[in-house]
Amino acid sequence: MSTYTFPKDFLWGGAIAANQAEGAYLEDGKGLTIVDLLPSGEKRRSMMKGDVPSLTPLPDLFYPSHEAIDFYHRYPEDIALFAEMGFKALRVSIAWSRIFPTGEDTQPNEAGLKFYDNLFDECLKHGIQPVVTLAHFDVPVHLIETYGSWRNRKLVGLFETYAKTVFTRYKDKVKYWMTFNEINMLLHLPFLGAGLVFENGVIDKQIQYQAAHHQLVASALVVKACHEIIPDAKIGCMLAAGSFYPYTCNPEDVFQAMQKDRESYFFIDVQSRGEYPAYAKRFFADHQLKIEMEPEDEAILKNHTVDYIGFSYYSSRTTSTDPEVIKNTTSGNVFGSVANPYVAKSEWGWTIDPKGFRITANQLYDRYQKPLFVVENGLGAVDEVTPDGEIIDDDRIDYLRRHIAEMAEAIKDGVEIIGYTSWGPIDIVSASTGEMKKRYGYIYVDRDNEGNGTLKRIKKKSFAWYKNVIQSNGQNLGSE
Ligand code: BGP
Repeated sequence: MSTYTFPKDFLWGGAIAANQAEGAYLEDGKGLTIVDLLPSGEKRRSMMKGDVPSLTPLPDLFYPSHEAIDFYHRYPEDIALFAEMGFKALRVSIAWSRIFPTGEDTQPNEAGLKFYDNLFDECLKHGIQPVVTLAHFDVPVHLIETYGSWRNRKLVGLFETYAKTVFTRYKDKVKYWMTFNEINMLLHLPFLGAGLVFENGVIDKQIQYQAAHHQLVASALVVKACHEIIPDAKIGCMLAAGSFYPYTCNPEDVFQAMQKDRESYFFIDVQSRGEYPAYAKRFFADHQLKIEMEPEDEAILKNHTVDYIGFSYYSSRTTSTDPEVIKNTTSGNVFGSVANPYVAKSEWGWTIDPKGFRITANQLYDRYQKPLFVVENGLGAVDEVTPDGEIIDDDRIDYLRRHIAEMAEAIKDGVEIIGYTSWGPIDIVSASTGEMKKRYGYIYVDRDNEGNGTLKRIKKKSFAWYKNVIQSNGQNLGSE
């Protein structure tokens, strides 16, 4: 038993996203969304960045989101398993294109609304709080085609309409909301993060930051709407977090690490403090960026800041100004990081750094002084099913145990953390690679990278482990 103390009503649970779990990609009137256009295989990476040759799925490619793990039909069974582990919270996203298939329909799609009614009811029946992200890598494709997605201010009003529709519909069922998943992903994978397509795949910073401004205004407007429609709800932002370390104490490295962190903090500074930070103004000037803003934007951003800071943490990041050092990068890390010799790596090259979790949580809390919600954390790894049908995922347990222990240390440091929803409590499609092989779950799903398999659910060893963690409110993390 540990000496860790978690708050009494700490929100233990798991997190998934509509586009990686639901499947049923055209069922009950749903429109196409970003991820429905992302095939598995080598084209995926350049498409996620904005090199998108076709806005319709092509016949000879495999699109893993189209069926995903069929959560759309199997959610009662899956939620019962989450309940068996004792989940207090389940983070899901609403697929915008289930509610407004084109994004600008005059009426919402009742079948889509009904699906989430049923899903939330199922959670509540088991005493599980739904935590809902409004946009998890999600823009209806019609809006990408017609307006160029978030580069166009038109999206602000359409997103507000969507958000108001779901706030009104689910106001008695959902008390925790988030605006944009990993909003800073827009800078790294602009098509995945914000539906931005670039001519010849050449990323244009002007368009990126204009789109960011539109998302930030939209985020503030939906915070306002949420507070008006559901006064007892909390609504947060969501950052792909993981602090940058300088590779050495050379001031050049230290300064660069600070700048890299600011690329991400930029978004949260606006969402949480309500204004563009001073350094952003210099950045815009240095890059000759001219962001169009409406006169009312300043007040909108200022008056409607988020209630909490949601974030994902998988890895820390390391940066260097030394041309020799930067030759040695870690693969698979969307954020680009040089290899850190002090920490291990996952099979996909993602840095494994539990202490970095404590550091990141402390830095976020120091900066924003608002409650934090850890809404993603976990280890993507290959799982083998033994001949007796067991999955012994000790590496995953080890990763999670060490991270939860550091989270507990952060709480002891005085950081206010309201919950922890680990990523992919049931195996789902990987966002970055489209693979099923990259698994995060406590529950195995029988499906492979090519879409073969029965979709049967099997409990892994970590299932019982996490159940114990929750039951003991973090006291029992198991032995090393
Ligand atoms: C985050 C996303 C998730 C997700 C997770 C793990 O970036 O918010 O959607 O999938 O990372 O990444 P991956 O699936 O690429 O392993």
